[in-house]
Amino acid sequence: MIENKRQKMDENEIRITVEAHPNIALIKYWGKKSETEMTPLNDSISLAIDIFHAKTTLTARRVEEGEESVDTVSINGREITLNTRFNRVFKSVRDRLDSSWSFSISSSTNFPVAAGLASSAAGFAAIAFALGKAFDLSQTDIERLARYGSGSASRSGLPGLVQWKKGDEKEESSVLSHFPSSHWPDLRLVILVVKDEEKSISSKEGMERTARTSELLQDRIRRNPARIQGIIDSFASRDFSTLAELTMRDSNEFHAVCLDSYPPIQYLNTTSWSIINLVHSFNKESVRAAYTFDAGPNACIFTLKEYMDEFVSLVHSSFSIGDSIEKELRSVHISTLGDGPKVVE
Ligand code: 2P0
Repeated sequence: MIENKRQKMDENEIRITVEAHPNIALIKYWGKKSETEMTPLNDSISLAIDIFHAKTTLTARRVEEGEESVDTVSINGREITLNTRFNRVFKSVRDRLDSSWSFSISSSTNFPVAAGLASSAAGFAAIAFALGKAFDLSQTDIERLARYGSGSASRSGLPGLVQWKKGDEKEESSVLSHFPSSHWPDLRLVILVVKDEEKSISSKEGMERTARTSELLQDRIRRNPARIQGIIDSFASRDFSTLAELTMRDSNEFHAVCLDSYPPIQYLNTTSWSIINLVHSFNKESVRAAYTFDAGPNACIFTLKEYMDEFVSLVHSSFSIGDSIEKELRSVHISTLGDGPKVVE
């Protein structure tokens, strides 16, 4: 439930435009403790991708008494049918305001939504942040709204290295930024969008199945606190090889629990596996790059500024890249680390 904090507003219409970045988890969220509260079974930790963002305009209109509020959402110019997640976010805000409001969202992304690059994280983080700014909500409320939209969206609400804590009976699930993006200016992200013809199982369904059927998941949950601490410590001291190994191991373990689910879930394809092998051969002498894969075949590679050109050249010489059907990679994107959402208009 959203905390009950009364608002005083004179305007009948509020308009605000914000931007939020998608994030990529180094230690991944997979499995919910509570579907209602959208709380996870384990902590996760991520970095925001600076070059990509969702730009979102919220228009809130006061609704006359007796009139029904009608909310609309358009993404990249197409109006979408509101699912329970959107309705819940809007209802949660409405429940805590003095008078009734309707919400209209217009969102555009500067990255392909269909490429599976955590667009829901950027999108819901932007919506939650815009509602928070428009109605003067607390940081806790903004986090909760983002989480109600999509679990990983709560991590896009803060800058730099962000931990999403699962919470417990005493403490609500929350997010925390350990370092701003400026802490490690030489860290680079290379996003490899892999050609994918298969429609894979959604994260929501996938994590439900894993939580229900995988025994290996319990091992993963047990290892999680040490892994999270390892990422925080290695990021603090800019120890790339430790950060890289933990990140790759967590990605591999996440895909292992997907395979341990019953029936098994497969997100990686043959190109994903070629990328894994390429990174390990690039790391033969010393660890200079790390891969991580979410619920799809695309890779996010972490590397350092000094190794980036060599790595990207290797990608170009190892894969065919382009839009046509026979290519292995759709596109390659290079980014630095991003910060939290901001108001742009
Ligand atoms: C993550 N993923 O930590 C993990 C790694 C995908 C693999 O968070 O049901 O869209 O909306 O909470 O956040 C994707 O799942 O799922 C995700 P919901 P979400 O980034």
